[in-house]
Amino acid sequence: MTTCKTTCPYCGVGCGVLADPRGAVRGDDSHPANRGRLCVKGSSLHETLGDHGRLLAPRVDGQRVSWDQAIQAGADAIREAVETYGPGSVGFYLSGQLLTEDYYAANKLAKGFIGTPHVDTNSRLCMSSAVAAHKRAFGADVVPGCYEDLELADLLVLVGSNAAWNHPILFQRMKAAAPAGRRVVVIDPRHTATSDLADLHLSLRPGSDALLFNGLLAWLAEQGRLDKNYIDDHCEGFDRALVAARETAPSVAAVAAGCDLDEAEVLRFFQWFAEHDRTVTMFSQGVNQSSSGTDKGNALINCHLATGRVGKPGASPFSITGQPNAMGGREVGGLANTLAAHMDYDKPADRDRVTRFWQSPGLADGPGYKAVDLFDAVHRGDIKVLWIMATNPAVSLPDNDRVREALERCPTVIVSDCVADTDTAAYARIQLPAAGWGEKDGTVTNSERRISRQRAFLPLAGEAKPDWWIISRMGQALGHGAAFDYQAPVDIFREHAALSAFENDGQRAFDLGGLSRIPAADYDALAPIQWPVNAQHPEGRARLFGDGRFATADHRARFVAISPESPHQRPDADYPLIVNSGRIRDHWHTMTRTGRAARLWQHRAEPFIEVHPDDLARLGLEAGQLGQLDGPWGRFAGRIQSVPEQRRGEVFVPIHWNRQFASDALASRLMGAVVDPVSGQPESKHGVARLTALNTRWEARILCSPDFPRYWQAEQWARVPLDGCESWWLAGEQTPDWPDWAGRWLGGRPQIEMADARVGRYRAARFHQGRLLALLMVEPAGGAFPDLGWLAGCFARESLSANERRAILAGRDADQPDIGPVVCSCFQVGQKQIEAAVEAGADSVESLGDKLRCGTNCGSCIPEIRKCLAEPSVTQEAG
Ligand SMILES: Nc1nc2c(c(=O)[nH]1)N[C@H]1C(S)=C(S)[C@@H](COP(=O)(O)OP(=O)(O)OC[C@H]3O[C@@H](n4cnc5c(=O)[nH]c(N)nc54)[C@H](O)[C@@H]3O)O[C@H]1N2
Ligand SMILES: Nc1nc2c(c(=O)[nH]1)N[C@H]1C(S)=C(S)[C@@H](COP(=O)(O)OP(=O)(O)OC[C@H]3O[C@@H](n4cnc5c(=O)[nH]c(N)nc54)[C@H](O)[C@@H]3O)O[C@H]1N2
Ligand code: SF4
Ligand SMILES: [Mo]
Repeated sequence: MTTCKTTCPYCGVGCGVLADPRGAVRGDDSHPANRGRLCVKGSSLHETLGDHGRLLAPRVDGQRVSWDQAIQAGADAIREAVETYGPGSVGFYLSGQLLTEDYYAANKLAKGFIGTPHVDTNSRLCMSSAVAAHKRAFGADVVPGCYEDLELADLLVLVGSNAAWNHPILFQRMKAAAPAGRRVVVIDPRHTATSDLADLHLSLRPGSDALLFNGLLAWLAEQGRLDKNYIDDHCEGFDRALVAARETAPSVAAVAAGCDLDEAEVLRFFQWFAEHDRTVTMFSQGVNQSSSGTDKGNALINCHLATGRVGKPGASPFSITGQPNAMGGREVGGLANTLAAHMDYDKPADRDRVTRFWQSPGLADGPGYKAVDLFDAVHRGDIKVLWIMATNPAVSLPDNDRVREALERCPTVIVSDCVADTDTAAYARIQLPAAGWGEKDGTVTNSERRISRQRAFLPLAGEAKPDWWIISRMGQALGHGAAFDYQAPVDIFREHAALSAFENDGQRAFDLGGLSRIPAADYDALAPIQWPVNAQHPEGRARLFGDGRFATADHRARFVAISPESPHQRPDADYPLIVNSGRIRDHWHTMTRTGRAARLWQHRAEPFIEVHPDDLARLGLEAGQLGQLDGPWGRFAGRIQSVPEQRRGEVFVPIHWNRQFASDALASRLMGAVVDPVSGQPESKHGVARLTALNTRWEARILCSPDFPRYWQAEQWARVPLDGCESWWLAGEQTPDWPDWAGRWLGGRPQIEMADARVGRYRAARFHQGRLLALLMVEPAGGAFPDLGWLAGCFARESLSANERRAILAGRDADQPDIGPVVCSCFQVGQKQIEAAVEAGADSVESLGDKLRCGTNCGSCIPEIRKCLAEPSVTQEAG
């Protein structure tokens, strides 16, 4: 068995992974993105593999069927819809987690052969504002810089990005490579693990970024710090942009007031920006997920154009992509308003070229519906067949109840996924089992335009098939055999590369001409390479536009005049709080994969709501209590956490929990379906709600082996997969008769139990031949539970001693020290161990690393280790 070189399927950093078919993974030293390192998600990949929970066979109307039957059912539904209602009655909703080859084939089938323009992707929720801003400024959707620029920059500006958690390996690179005197500015309303690195953290009013950058442009002009020659030689539209900036941001004081920042801080940022030619502004969802995200992107790009800092070493705007193949999706034209290979509907020559290249019988008359509009069309009944691949819209789309209603109404929902039970799969008439990571072959493109191979090193699970195969079969069943006669991913890759080069003549920046005839063996061995790859740049290219020649017809970049807009959803008397939403370190989106790795639950185990302590005091609430956010479109329940660095009047919730893992913790129910008018990207960072205590009298923890019957019902619950067992927390208002409840659940009286009715405490456990099967612990609402680490470990033990069995009800092994909540997931180091080491004299992250190994692998826990150093006794985590 040989080790396989592949790529991580999570974030857009695109790290190289060495995978051993026996199930171990490590970082690939030879991959330029990560040079051997992996974050905790990447290094837990092997724990997410295996057949458990996978969709292993096709299903139609809940029945297991053969592939032929499933494809036939899909093709019949599509054909019938097209014949009766026209091609526009078929919709596709794709994903930045498809491989480029899958994505290309899906886009070709939909736009080129079924002829529907209604093909959009979850990148709409993610990158579409950045795409639109790039197109407006540069004439093409191109990220001009590369990762090395983040290392070379003397000033790093991170806007709306929590890279420490969401792009950890890139963040490590930024940290490690700081040039002498390098400065970091983090612009985020929230204090984050990323802002820990900042020399200046601008905790601005949510949504006020465009004002800040307009202010910067006006100030640079006033101070004579612009690159006039660059503006004259390479750009258009500067005067109008400056007029708009001056009108809307007339002074530093006005900017500070509008952004709710200190004038001195704003001025310091402006001065640093003026002083450092080597400036990179990296931006992410705090910019994109906004009702004016495109303008925000252009407001910051304007400042880079005005100082001539685009595509030069250490100097560029840098939009960081989220998903592993967000960039590949843009290349194949997965968005509803693009065509393929960076061509567009609004250019007749492009349409003609794509039609001829594909020999398409009737290319879609686009652009089609963008994600939010697509689901509106489904809701109206205009879309009769919706094929969803590699995304979970029943969780991730805003105004979520309405999205679910739309799915419910749609006559035929087809879902291609590797996982059987997702929130979206619940609405599928046809379920198609897709090959997962490790089973499939193809390419992905990371944030710096670098194409890497994902390679298969495992057999297909059950009857699962790669997405490109499923799509091709559907194409063939619809009568397009010649166009979908692919035998292997390389056939598709060559076609995709050839289309990018077809009649290109240097007009389109995206050009893979150099790879259009790649032999299969070379494709198999393909080393990571950055596009463009053509005759001029056979080895690829790290940077674009450094010479000031852009992808517009006249090769000049465009300034965009920006009028800053406030977020659309504003707090009022009914909904006084602003709701921000985002990611946590160890989970990936809707948890369909990271949810399988017990290790990844240790960092945050239950849904939470982060609130400023003053807001809590004002509302009469306390940290540790269960709280409920009610917004105009729905509610979210979670554990209240008191976070002093949170801005007052604003709360933060994680996006990951869904109905597979909690009763009521969908962040997307708190977000309205409000979109940016240019990009169509929803404002997912800005909901409104009111916060109250969740009405509960009791809370319970259940630990049981995964197949133990789940008879219980509870108004509130959340599930946490642990190693060898599952943990649930339940909460409710009506207090059951616990001994009776336990007896029914455990199938007879528990072998051991403990009750203290006075305080509302009850504990009971069931064993089978000395082995722990199930455990129930009940406390009054707000009561504390023991750390579950030792208890969970007991489920894996063949037999427990009498002593240990008695200790079960106390919740911890009297002989073993309690390590507290795990801080370092890689080496399983707990907060109490760190605190003890600090007390014993360890005074730095390094010395703690030497002593306990914590923070010495992926490093993403370092901000939390630092917190333990600063304030050893604070603990927010509920056990
Ligand atoms: N661990 C983990 N990593 C991931 C993912 C994951 O699910 N888990 N998902 C991947 C994907 S697809 C994506 S898109 C990326 C996203 O990566 P990020 O963009 O870094 O992720 P978020 O946590 O959604 O949001 C970033 C920050 O925007 C801030 N923000 C909110 N409103 C504003 C505002 O008005 N202005 C500014 N300046 N900031 C604001 C939030 O407080 C938050 O800290 O992460 C990728 N990496
Ligand atoms: N409130 C709020 N909402 C948000 C965001 C936010 O910050 N706040 N962020 C938005 C962003 S940036 C994003 S990217 C989205 C992400 O949201 P989604 O795309 O809905 O989330 P995922 O969990 O990544 O869904 C991927 C699905 O594809 C499946 N899958 C994995 N690999 C494959 C494969 O190879 N083939 C197939 N067919 N299926 C596969 C997985 O099992 C899973 O069900 O959420 C968006 N929604
Ligand atoms: S940084 Fe991103 S690509 Fe790299 S290992 Fe972590 S999740 Fe995977
Ligand atoms: Mo994303």
